[in-house]
Amino acid sequence: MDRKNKIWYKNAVFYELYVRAFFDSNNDGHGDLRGMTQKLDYLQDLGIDCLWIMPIYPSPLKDDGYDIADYYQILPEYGILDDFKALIDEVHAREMRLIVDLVLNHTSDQHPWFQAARSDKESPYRDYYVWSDTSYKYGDARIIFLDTETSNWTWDEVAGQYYWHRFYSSQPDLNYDNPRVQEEMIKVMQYWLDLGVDGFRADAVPYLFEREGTNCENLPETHAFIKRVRNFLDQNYPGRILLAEANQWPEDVRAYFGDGDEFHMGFHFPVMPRIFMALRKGDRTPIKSILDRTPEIPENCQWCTFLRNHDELTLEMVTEEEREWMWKEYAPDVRMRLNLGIRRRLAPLLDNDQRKIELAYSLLFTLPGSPIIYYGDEIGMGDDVELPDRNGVRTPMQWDSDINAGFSGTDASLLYSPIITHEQYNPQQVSVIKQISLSNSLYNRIRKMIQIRKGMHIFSRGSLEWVEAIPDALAAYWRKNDSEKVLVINNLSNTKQNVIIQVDEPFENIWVELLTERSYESKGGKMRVELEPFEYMWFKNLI
Ligand code: TEU
Ligand code: CA
Repeated sequence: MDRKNKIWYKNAVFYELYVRAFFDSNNDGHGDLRGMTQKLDYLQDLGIDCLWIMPIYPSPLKDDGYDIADYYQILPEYGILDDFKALIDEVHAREMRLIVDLVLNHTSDQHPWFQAARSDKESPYRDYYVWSDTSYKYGDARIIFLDTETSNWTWDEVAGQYYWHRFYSSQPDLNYDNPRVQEEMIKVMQYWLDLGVDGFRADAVPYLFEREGTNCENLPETHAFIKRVRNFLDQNYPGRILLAEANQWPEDVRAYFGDGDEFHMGFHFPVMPRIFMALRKGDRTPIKSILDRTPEIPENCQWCTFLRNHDELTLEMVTEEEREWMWKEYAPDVRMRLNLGIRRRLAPLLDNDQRKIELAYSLLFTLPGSPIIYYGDEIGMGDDVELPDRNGVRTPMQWDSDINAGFSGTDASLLYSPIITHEQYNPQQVSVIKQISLSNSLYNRIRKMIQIRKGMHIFSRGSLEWVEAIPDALAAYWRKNDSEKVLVINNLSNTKQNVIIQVDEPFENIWVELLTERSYESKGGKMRVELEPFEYMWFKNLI
């Protein structure tokens, strides 16, 4: 693999997968590392450059592995360390990369550190965590898991004190004011980097430090620590990346790029709900306004853009009224709501209308940033709101219509989660094998978009210039760099749109629409285009 390419992430297409949900190689009902390894050809064929896998470490699984009980092992159901090494080798043999989830902010309460800390005030591990005799400190910090937690403090009978936790009470926060905690985390990173990972997705990074009188998010101390981590990476592992899960407003995420000396990448959380707003309103304004508000980032940095992920579709970075509107439009059944979000997958959110789903991907793949696909969304998988928490968007990958959707050969009662049975989304309707076989399937359209992207770096790093003097229903923009330019037009509405676009080429010009390979003429600098409802077109100038 081209280890010399230090900025590979600027144009990569990412894919988020949940090992437990992907493929069960030993028929115990849980997906595992060997199973994932057996499916790498599928991911390579889709055109994926880099995989992000959710936590694979020992855990009581009260938060699907985001509650880590040992940073140096593999959860037994997923396999052993040799399986991980084999996975890494197979990923790299395919010129692909893999980053792992690094849950810095907290551990599981089952972690030996916490067990030692709570049982002895004198333990060297006591101040690995944040303790208090009262539950009033840091009162300005919001509760994130609103549906389940009533406080960020929980009394621990054994310890005789309260401990701080920004998420479930079974996830005590680590105390980053303790230099030993910082050392421990850098040691953990070194361990996995030496095993060959290409970087980390840093979980819940805004919450690492706490300070009285602040909201305990995005504190300067956190940025100082990230700079330390980035320096460590640059000195010892050039080419490996840090991807920030900082669910914040654009200007606050901008700070996580520092001067190009903090995170290489950061998820662009705020644009995500606005893609859904724009689609529902048939109006580009929500997308354009948040991108207009998004600051420039250092040359060696990149946004990671997404439609959905393993969590709820978060509505934390919208106004109260936007949230109410989104819930009314996209989560009419209150069971679809979780915390400040919506726990549904992409296809059900978009009425299982392939035109709309493709259009969402056209926006994802042509707006600035490196896009990430959530496993199963590429084949239009459904969800199950009957399942608790976010489990309904984490069901087994549907490979075919054989038993257990080809995910596992075990008895269905032993599966970690039921397979989707919904009449529109069950494996007879939705499966990898079916999607691959149908030439106009969602999968094949996404695969085509990825192929086009890979050949043209303009989509990830070119400039973004909106076409304005056209109906709001059209999200049309130029992507330009010094060698090429592309005109993207997305019809966000369910009505046909006729538009004349100023292409500012003085002479007659031939344009090719990249997805259909149809050619179009512009005359006197103007091109007439007609778009069906939810149709999208990507034009490249042929002259
Ligand atoms: O989520 C961190 C976080 O801030 C969440 O509230 C997120 O903003 C929200 O769920 C919408 O995306 C991370 C993981 O993604 C999540 O799965 C874990 O439960 C959480 O951290 C605790 O580790
Ligand atoms: Ca913290």
